[in-house]
Amino acid sequence: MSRITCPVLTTRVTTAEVAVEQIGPGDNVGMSGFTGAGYPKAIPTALHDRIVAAHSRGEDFRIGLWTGASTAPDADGVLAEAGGVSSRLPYNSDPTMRDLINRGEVDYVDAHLSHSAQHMWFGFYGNLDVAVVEVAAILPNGLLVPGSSVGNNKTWLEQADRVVLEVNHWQPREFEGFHDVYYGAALPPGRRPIQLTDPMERIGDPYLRVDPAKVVAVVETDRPDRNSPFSPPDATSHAIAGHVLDFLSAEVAAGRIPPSLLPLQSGVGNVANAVLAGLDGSDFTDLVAFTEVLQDGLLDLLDSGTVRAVSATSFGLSDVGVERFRDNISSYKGRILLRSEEISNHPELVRRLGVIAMNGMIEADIYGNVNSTHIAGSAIMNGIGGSGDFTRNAFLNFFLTPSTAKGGAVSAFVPMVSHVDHTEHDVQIIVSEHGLADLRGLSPRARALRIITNCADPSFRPALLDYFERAQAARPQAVHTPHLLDEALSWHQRLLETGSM
Ligand code: 0RQ
Repeated sequence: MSRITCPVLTTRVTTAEVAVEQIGPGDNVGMSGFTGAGYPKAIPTALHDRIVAAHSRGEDFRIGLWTGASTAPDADGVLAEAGGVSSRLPYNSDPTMRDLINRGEVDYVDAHLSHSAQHMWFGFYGNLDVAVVEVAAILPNGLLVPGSSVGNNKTWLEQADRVVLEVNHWQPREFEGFHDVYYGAALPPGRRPIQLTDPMERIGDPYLRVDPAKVVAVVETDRPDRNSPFSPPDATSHAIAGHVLDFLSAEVAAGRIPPSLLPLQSGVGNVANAVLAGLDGSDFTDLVAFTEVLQDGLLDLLDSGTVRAVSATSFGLSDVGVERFRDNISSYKGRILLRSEEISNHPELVRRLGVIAMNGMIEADIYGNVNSTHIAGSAIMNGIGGSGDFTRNAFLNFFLTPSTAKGGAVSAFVPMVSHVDHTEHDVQIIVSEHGLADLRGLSPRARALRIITNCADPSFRPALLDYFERAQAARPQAVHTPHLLDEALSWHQRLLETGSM
């Protein structure tokens, strides 16, 4: 059955090669896509070819590339490889794009995900020339059935001068009814409270809207999302998950959170997935997630009934997870709701619902400042993503990390972080395979002892303690947050010079 049943938009169906002529040098292009789900599958490659041809004629052709979050090698990857991107926002995990950013060839704006749409509306990013958005179907009245992510699609469709739609036959047609797109947002001073008081409450429409007059092309595709494999949890992830689960049980026993916990947010990656897997063997039941990404671990919990429902903005499944979801899609309807990322990550909602946030990190310092984004101060890894949206506003926040990286050469715990994403004022609980540091209500010096003793690897503990003690002795009249300024970043300097801390 045709996926494009709107008479007006049927007339715009064309090939990617023709559609891509709508994108010109210097354009800002807002693409769909979030953690490898729902990104356009045909236009980026056609655009790559157009850019390479222009460059071979000696012409300049680069675009500003805006998305929901990370995409895939056949979106970010091909455009980076063509040298066709001048600026990028708000989150990227593609290695080719990362390399260009770190070489200074692409200007990267690492915005909080909850900010990216509203900063567009505030006029901070300039004009959006073209939106390229993947959908599952176009209805007779022109409404769009979203696919496996919503991300910033609503904003791109509304803000762009021209719209190119990709209708991907691979996206299940049964997606209709899985989405809740909020259309009540206004700009200050006219803003009103967002009336969402339960993670699964519907406050919007199941469809994306688009002005048909702006739709310059519709392209049909039939290609899968980039699905990331998950490795089975290793001993380190298991240990981290165990500490988190013990802590949550103790919080329930202390009466600070209910037995069904509070809505869960979980970052991407193997450690986060291991924590979710750990919940399956636990006594917790009737859980709910208010998160960004629905990964395999959450699908398992939905299947086992441990989690009753998930609100997110995107899928982030492995191939196996995707097949399981597609085979049983009707059983998930009403239990999975995909929202715009400005809603899935909204500080007002995260704080009202009392979310329990769990995210990865690069490093923390002994006082609890967390670096999620940079290696040795200057090289970007991925970006802050939604970690800041959730951390600052959560009821409880966790940062989860192996105690070392690079085969033990690098400590995840350092005297001073080389870049700060989450300040000591925000960070509550840090967990490594060795243990958990509950920092709530502690002064900086008390936090230092707890982080060093509970979380740092034994091979780095003596050096951290030595730093802490010498820093206290150096300026006894200034020990609120003791530091030796000439030494604080010496661990990173050593890493750069020798490959080890
Ligand atoms: O690099 O693969 O080259 O060895 O960093 O580290 O241990 O695989 O951990 O996949 O969970 O990623 C913070 C990057 C952790 C991620 C970060 C190296 C390490 C490896 C990855 P290699 P791991 P993870 C919701 C929430 C920000 C966004 C966020 C992230 C690579 O969690 O991007 O939280 N977070 N969003 O070797 C040098 C160190 C290192 C280090 C790790 N101290 N020094 N290298 N690495 N620690 C999702 C979204 O918002 C979309």
